[in-house]
Amino acid sequence: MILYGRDLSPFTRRVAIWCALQGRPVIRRPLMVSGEDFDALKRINPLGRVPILQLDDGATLIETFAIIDWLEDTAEPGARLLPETGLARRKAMQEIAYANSVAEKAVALVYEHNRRPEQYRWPEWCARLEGQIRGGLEAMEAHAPEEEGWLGGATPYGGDVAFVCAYDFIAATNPRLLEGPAYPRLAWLSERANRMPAFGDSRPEPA
Ligand SMILES: N[C@@H](CCC(=O)N[C@@H](CS)C(=O)NCC(=O)O)C(=O)O
Repeated sequence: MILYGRDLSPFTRRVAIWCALQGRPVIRRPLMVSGEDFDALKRINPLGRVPILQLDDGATLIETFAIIDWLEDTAEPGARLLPETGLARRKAMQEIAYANSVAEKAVALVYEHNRRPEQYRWPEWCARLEGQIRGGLEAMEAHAPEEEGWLGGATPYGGDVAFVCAYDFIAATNPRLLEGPAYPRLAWLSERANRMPAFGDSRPEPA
């Protein structure tokens, strides 16, 4: 399988860690979503977005939730990172939903500063994004384990992967939002997760 996108993308990284925890070998193609890479990406995903997972049968999967759905659907029973059904699955999906929303807003905030020409910037919009990110991080902090352990129990599961990817993306791109540390449980969760190669090998450097 080939995974397109860089580790700085919290969505691409979620897929990369998911594959690593499931023991799936993946070839990485760390293309950016701008410049010449953007044209190359559009030849694979007409929207020019990442992540893209190209399967061994040639199929091309886009959108993180849909990619994860396939990874779960085709995993060996012992390798699944989500409960199959019931309240436990609902809980996991909501954890991922919070982390996913925070990641979306955090990516939008980066684009406001890196992509939008200065004269078109709208400070109130950036403040709104920051408020949404902080709100989401607070909700995640309330769900995170107080000390040891993982959201899913004894080993990291899908919720942990999504939490760590969202948190680490903000740490790399807008660390001032985490100062304090404002979210000590999330900071500790990230720290512990990144000691595992499945997480740590893709931890993004400060952008
Ligand atoms: N909903 C998408 C979001 C993916 C996304 O926003 N990826 C960013 C990179 S982190 C991207 O492709 N940005 C370029 C664009 O959206 O035009 C998913 O979950 O896969």
